[in-house]
Amino acid sequence: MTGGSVVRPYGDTTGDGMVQVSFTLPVPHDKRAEGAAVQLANRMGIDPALLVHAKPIGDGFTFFVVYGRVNHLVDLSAVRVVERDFPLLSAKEVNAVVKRRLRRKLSVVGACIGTDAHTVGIDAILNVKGIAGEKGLEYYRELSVTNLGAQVSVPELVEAARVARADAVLVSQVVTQRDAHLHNTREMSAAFREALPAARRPLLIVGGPRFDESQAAELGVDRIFGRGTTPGEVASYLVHALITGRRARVA
Ligand code: B12
Repeated sequence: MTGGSVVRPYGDTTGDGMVQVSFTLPVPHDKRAEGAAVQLANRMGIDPALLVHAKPIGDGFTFFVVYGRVNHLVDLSAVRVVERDFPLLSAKEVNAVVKRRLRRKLSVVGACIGTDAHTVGIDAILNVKGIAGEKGLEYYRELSVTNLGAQVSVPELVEAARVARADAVLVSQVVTQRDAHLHNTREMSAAFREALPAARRPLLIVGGPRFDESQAAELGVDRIFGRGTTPGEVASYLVHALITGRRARVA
């Protein structure tokens, strides 16, 4: 059962350890396929494992949902996450700081790079319409935003950042097949390091729903934003990282 900061999953009764998982196996739907799904679940530590849903999806593939008990516990005190380490500012506050301290518009260049065409996320951050009741960065009077859209190559991005004298480059990566988001991010950060001296390099920010926010240093970027990010968080981070923070780059 739960005690202090240790928790376990909950399904029917508190602390019963019940979880639900879904996966696809490359086999046609039959009794053997269902047995294989249960065996896989057992090997994942789910025991007993109840097969609650099995559906053929195309030729030779079956989708499964399994419900069952795990004995694993999670110690919340041992969980490490990237906490927000900058204050959340209103649009008015962001504009005021940029105007007073930078005395010019803060230039932001954004894009989806590689073959990724999922622009909804970067548009939510950049376009006036925004997301979750917040307006995007284009709405901020003191920010100058260039949104390059989808499938931008790394050389194109570097050139656009140079032309716009970007203070920050915002890249979105949604497709994670074959770790494309990691490869593309590494390629992008390496290209900026090669093209520009440290003092002129823009702040590099990537975002997308499946990034691990703790991987920033490893990927060569300054910050990673994940699921549910709002424009206000990004604008506040820009002000912190570029202007007001202890290691601010500008001014
Ligand atoms: C809409 C959509 C599409 C649309 C995209 C339209 C468009 N203009 O964007 C279309 C139909 C074109 C499409 C195509 C494909 N898609 Co699609 N798509 C989706 C879908 C349903 C929603 C994505 C979305 O818009 N989310 C809403 C936005 C607001 O959320 P978000 O992207 O996470 O953004 C937020 C944060 O992550 C963060 N953020 C994101 N980027 C950035 C960047 C910065 C700088 C910052 C600060 C923050 C930030 O802030 C945002 C706001 O909170 C997802 C499934 C899903 N439910 O997520 C699949 C999904 C992403 N697609 C998928 C796939 C496979 C494809 C295709 C390959 C399918 C195919 N075989 O053709 C193609 C690929 C096309 C391409 N070349 O990229 C897979 C990806 C799987 C994977 N592991 O990579 C998904 C997960 C579906 C699935 N379950 O299989 N897709």
